[in-house]
Amino acid sequence: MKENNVCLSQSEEKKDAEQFCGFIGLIGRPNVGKSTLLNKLVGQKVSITTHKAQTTRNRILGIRTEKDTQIIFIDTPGIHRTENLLNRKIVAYAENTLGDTDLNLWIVQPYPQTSEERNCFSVLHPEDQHILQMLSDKEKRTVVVLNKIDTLSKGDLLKSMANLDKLGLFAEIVPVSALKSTNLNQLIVSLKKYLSPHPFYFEHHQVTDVTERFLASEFVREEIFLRLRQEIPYSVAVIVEQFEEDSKCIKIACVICVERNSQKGIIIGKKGEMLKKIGAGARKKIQSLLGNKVFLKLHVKVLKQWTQNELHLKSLGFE
Ligand SMILES: Nc1nc2c(ncn2[C@@H]2O[C@H](COP(=O)(O)OP(=O)(O)OP(=O)(O)O)[C@@H](O)[C@H]2O)c(=O)[nH]1
Ligand SMILES: [Mg+2]
Repeated sequence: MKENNVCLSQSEEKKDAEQFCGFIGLIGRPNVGKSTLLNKLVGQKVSITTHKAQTTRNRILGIRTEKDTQIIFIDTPGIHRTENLLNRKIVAYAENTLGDTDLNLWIVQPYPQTSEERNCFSVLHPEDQHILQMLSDKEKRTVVVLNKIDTLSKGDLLKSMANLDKLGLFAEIVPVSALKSTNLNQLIVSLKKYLSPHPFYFEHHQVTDVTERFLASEFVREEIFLRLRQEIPYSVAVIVEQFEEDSKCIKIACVICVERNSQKGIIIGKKGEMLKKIGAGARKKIQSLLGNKVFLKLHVKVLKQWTQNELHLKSLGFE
């Protein structure tokens, strides 16, 4: 009996040794391209992306499985200093991820970018200084990913790489353009070095841990981010109330929560035009995700000051 057991675990060990896995955090300040990179690395849109900062509000896994390797990327909200209760919670999701990973990718974009920033003498954005401090406190291996290199001349790229190199703390510095898919294969080759022997954590075909229901709500939120300005996107949460499939289509009903009555009017728009546009855009994306006809119903509700209210935040899933 005992011998049998040993035999069994030996054969399991052999099987384990053939597979390599790792959890890799995508960390960085808002808007540097973490979610764009995640989607490209897993080959599917699992995290929403917009031109506005603070788009991502959750930890989202993107799983890339190839032959004997499984890399589990963790997309995180952009780290920034904030007083707002919602933002403090989402930044904590990102900061807590740093310690849970096998390796962190610190995503940075070329700096300075704006004419105001060009007057400063630092190679790092002030928020990046803070992230750098946290990364070094964790004493974990960090690979720096310099993203958006499509916006740089060759000379500026070399200068940026040299400036990052001078910081001297990183396992590697890999320049990429997530948007143009430049150098992503090179990044994957580099990352494979940091995986450890372990049986796969997820099935071969699984690309994310989030549900279709969650992604549907995110696609509605993405449309709001893309179509509405100023504070509106930051005052919005989307809840899926119905998600049912019948023989003809998938019926989805969502509530868009806002903080004030005036915001409700803006989201609905004149004669409901804005809400219709948000619905049409989101429906298209959800249909392409689910590969099925979707009937999407949206309505708007005021949840007073929800971004500053502990109970509301809890009810919306922000623990
Ligand atoms: N030019 C250029 N733009 C990029 C690149 N990668 C991402 N972007 C753009 O940068 C903006 C922000 O991208 P996101 O992926 O949403 O950024 P993020 O870091 O996830 O942002 P948060 O979720 O707010 O923290 C979008 O407009 C992207 O299209 C790139 O390689 N080149
Ligand atoms: Mg993001």
